[in-house]
Amino acid sequence: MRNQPHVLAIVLAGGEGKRLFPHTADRAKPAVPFGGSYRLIDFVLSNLVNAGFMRICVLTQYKSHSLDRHISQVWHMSGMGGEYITPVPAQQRLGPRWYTGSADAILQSLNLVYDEKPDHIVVFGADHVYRMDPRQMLDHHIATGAAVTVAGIRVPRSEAFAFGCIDAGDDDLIRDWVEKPSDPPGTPDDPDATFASMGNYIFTTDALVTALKADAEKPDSTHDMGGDIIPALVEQERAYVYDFARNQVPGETERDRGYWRDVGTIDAFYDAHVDLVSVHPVFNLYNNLWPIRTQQDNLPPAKFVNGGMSQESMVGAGTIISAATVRNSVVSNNVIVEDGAVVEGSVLMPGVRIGRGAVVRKAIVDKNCHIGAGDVIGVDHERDRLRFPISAGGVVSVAKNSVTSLPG
Ligand code: ADQ
Repeated sequence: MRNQPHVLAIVLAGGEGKRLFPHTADRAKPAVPFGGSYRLIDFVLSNLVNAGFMRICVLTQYKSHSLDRHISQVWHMSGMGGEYITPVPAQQRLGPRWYTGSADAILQSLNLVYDEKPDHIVVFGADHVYRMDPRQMLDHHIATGAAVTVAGIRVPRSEAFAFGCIDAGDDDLIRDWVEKPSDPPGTPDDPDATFASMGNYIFTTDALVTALKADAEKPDSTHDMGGDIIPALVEQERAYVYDFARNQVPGETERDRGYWRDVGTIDAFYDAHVDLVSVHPVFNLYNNLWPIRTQQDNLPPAKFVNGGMSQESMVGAGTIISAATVRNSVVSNNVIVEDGAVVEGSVLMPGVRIGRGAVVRKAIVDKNCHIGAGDVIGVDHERDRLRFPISAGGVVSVAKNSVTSLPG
């Protein structure tokens, strides 16, 4: 066991995730099912736990019931050597208001910091798909003597308007920061790439507490980590970037090294599933040296009967595929695909039933939906649009618990 400095991890999990609607209609974004048997929050929690960061508070707020339940059932741990992973709901400790932003969420939870007295506070987002060893980022943070260290990754410039954009010198000191600009800057070596914040930060405790308190006094602040706290620290303190390209995780391949996806939109969420099922996956869930942990229900293996088959797909436990064809899809646990049905390029969440002869293409079908016999989804978008939201990239979303039938 290496001698680690005292670290408290805070996971920001209160996001509403409007752009993932309808899959966030009654759950917080970090609780959205992903990859057949996971929820989004499992990625950050696995990264922290695999690194040995075992004091973790998950700040929840928006529609947090399924998130709280998941953390309590799958991740909850307390006692043993002071280790714990615990959901912390908004408690209105500083007055009768919910969290006004991610910085306010931490400000209102500072009692956790005062109790724990950590040297460093790891503040990570909860809705990204990636593997990362945060110890390497902590080592960098300590070596530079930074007040804050921001994890950074190069993204296509055309997508960078959704991120905090970083201008750093060769010494990794951040010279300039602009949150979600309409015209993001390129990098010195590539005009089509932007160095973006991953929304993962490590703070020296005093620096974070001071910055949060100063921010709380500013009447025009939105009390947002990326919008207010980081820009203030870049201006006033030593803020460094940790280049994610340097991070190395055991068992990763050349192909999935450096993989990180913000799955905040339907199209990004869908594309990240496509990354899982290609023959040589761009993101490899089968790396047991850095496992992505989750709940494994007590279920029988998947079963294929009456000539039912699947190709280039992941199929969860407890699923039955009967005389049906599944291609290029992520099929979760406890799904039934009935005779003659065809499922292509789709994401079926747990408990879905696809009726006899139904066709489902390029769709995300949320938990416990029943697609009626003979229904056709994802083939004629004009007709689909009357029943379902369709993303810019042409992905049809079917909301949780929907029971569908082909309109007459
Ligand atoms: P966004 O993802 O747009 O940008 P935000 O919506 O604040 O920022 O979400 C960040 C994290 O905080 C998410 O995990 C979310 O669930 C959580 N969160 C949001 N509001 C919260 C609240 N009130 N209480 C608790 N948790 C909350 C951020 C940064 C950018 C960066 C991107 C990377 O602002 O600079 O580039 O993340 O995805």
